[in-house]
Amino acid sequence: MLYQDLAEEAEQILRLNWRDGFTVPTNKLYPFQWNWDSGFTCLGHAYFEPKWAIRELNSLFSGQWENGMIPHIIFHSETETSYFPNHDFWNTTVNPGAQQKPKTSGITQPPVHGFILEKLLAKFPNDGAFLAFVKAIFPKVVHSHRFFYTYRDPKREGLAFLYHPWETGRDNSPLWDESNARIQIDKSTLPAYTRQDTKLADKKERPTSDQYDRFVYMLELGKRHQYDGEGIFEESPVLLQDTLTNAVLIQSNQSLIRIGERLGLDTGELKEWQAQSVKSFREKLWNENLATFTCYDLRKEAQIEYKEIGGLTALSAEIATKDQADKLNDYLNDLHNRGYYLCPSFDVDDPLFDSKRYWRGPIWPQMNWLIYEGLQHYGFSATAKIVKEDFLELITKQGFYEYFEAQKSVAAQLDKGYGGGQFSWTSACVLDLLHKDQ
Ligand code: 9WN
Repeated sequence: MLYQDLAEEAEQILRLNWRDGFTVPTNKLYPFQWNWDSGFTCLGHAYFEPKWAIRELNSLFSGQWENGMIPHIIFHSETETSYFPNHDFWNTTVNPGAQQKPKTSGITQPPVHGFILEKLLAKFPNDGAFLAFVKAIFPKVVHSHRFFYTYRDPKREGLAFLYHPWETGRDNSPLWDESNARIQIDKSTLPAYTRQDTKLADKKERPTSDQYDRFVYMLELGKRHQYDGEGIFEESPVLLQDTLTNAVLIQSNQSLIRIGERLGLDTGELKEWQAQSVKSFREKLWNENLATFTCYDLRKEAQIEYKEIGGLTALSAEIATKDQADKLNDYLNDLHNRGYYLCPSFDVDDPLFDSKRYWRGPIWPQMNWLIYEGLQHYGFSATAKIVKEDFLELITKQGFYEYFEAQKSVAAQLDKGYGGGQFSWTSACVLDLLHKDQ
């Protein structure tokens, strides 16, 4: 398949998944608007319907809560019932400041929108409608960051915690296994529920039923505390200072600071948050033995000692020192030399690596996009080229899927990717990478 054909197919998919105001991640499996998906999707809109990017972000922010939180799902339809958990299961009316029109979930996801906004602004620097949009949404994006610093950082470290694995965007990563194991599941009190995802995607590529019980347990815990109460920090067995989320928060802070300075908007609070976050991220999350940044388990007060994809986002957020960046680059080159596509989502040498199952090993398109950006920033253009070419090779051979096999020898036996097909952020990242010079 030629790159021109890839670009055309990517645009077709984004048009197919457009719902007159927002984009679904994929047609059947995820029938609503997802938080960080919609940010990446705007990268694609920018190439053929730039106004859609404005509508996409406005739709997402129409779900913002009074506390600033952008929920991880915006249920633009109240009658669509093909996804679990639906808006009624979340029952966000427990929080008086929760947005009810549209209905939403009660947790959040990685805050990519600040840096996406900067990417869009760079493409349309003199477009009046676009500048007006950026000025109008700027305080809302800042408020969404304020949510993390106010409600998710009780010790005022500059590092936000997450309590639901869905918030990390890497739902069933082995990173969370130890925290999840602390949850005591009592089937007699866990509400009855029916999964919909395994009717639409291969069971072996999705989280297990035991993991889903834990997702539901944590949802109920959040609900008991109105989704933003102090009791979450006191009670939750899962308290994660996630690399990916905090790196993305830092990256977006920096973008908002630059946007604010250019447009004459207030950046005082952002600068304070940023100084503290960068310092804490560097001091608390680097692990010299593993030569990577690690997540931190706030309940256990210890680093979560695994090599995985989140640590690499310190590159796109420009947090890594030159020496740390060299080590991350070596790690990727080693994987490449050993016959893996870049970048597997979990340590391929760990017994918990599972090349098929969701966030326990496969390649994820939006992560490749972030890592490509980071590698370019540090001048590792040869590795960035591998990341891009691996990704485009997978798409060409296997289609625009949600995630992909990481082992080249196994991938060679497959004619399609994993999870949902005709995926939005996959298409958007393809379009954007195709437009990069190298
Ligand atoms: C739960 C939409 C989302 C992504 C997440 C990915 C997956 C949802 C699910 O799909 O999670 O949020 O039902 O499995 O893990 O990162 O935003 O694409």
